[in-house]
Amino acid sequence: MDTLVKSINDNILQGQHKIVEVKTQEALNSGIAPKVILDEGMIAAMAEVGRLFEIGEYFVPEMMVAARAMKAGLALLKPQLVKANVKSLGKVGIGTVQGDLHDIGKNLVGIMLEGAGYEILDLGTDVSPEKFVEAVKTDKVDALALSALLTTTMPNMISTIAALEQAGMRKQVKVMIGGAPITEEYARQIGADGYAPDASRAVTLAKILIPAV
Ligand code: B12
Repeated sequence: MDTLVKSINDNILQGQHKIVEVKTQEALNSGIAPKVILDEGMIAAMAEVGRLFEIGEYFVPEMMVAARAMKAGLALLKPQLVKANVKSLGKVGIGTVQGDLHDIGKNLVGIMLEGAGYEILDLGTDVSPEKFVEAVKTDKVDALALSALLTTTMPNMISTIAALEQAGMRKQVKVMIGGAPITEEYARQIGADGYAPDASRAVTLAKILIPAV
């Protein structure tokens, strides 16, 4: 691994957001591909944070500072990942489901979709089924992208789909889901239109689900 990329990875693990910012800028300046910085420097570091949390070496405060450090670096990567697209391919309402505050993965999916030419309506975190329904009603989104990182909040994807059905709006919107505990099988089970394991495959999925206009 490149030493700058390794330094970004190490400093995310240590929650050093200022250093992550500086090193990310240096890495970009030295011509390292944004995707390499993202995958090897940032996403790999967050996976390690999760592992350390699981074995009891990290606690919530360490996860929080690591997340803040990743966000600082990601903000610098965003303009490189999002290229100007003239015509919108469709509108996607994206949010983390009710009870869930994890937003790094959701933000990344939003950035990649935006980069691919979709208009993004970011509904934030802890989004209630009613708020998702409202986005379909009022903002006329073509698709909803639901994120969940906790096994305890996954069922709120079911509630969201049920709320869409109850409002008579299920047929007019595509529902794509994702997040670390989500699987293709789960998507099928709950009647979602599709699942993708990461942000770049979320773009491939959107292209399949949202017909080009
Ligand atoms: C950072 C973090 C936090 C931060 C979140 C900060 C933030 N602003 O997001 C904080 C400290 C707040 C936090 C809190 C908690 N967390 Co936490 N957290 C993490 C951690 C370490 C990293 C998550 C992350 O950002 N990953 C990096 C991103 C890029 O990956 P990602 O989210 O998976 O997203 C990718 C894909 O999944 C996919 N994707 C994501 N969303 C979507 C949506 C669509 C539509 C599609 C197509 C794809 C897609 O694309 C993304 C990009 O490639 C994970 C560990 C892990 N390995 O996931 C634990 C983890 C998710 N947390 C966990 C826990 C237990 C908690 C707490 C309950 C801890 C506590 N006791 O309080 C709380 C819950 C708070 C709440 N109500 O939400 C557990 C969940 C266990 C479980 N089975 O449910 C994990 C797995 C840690 C562990 N190993 O035990 N956490």
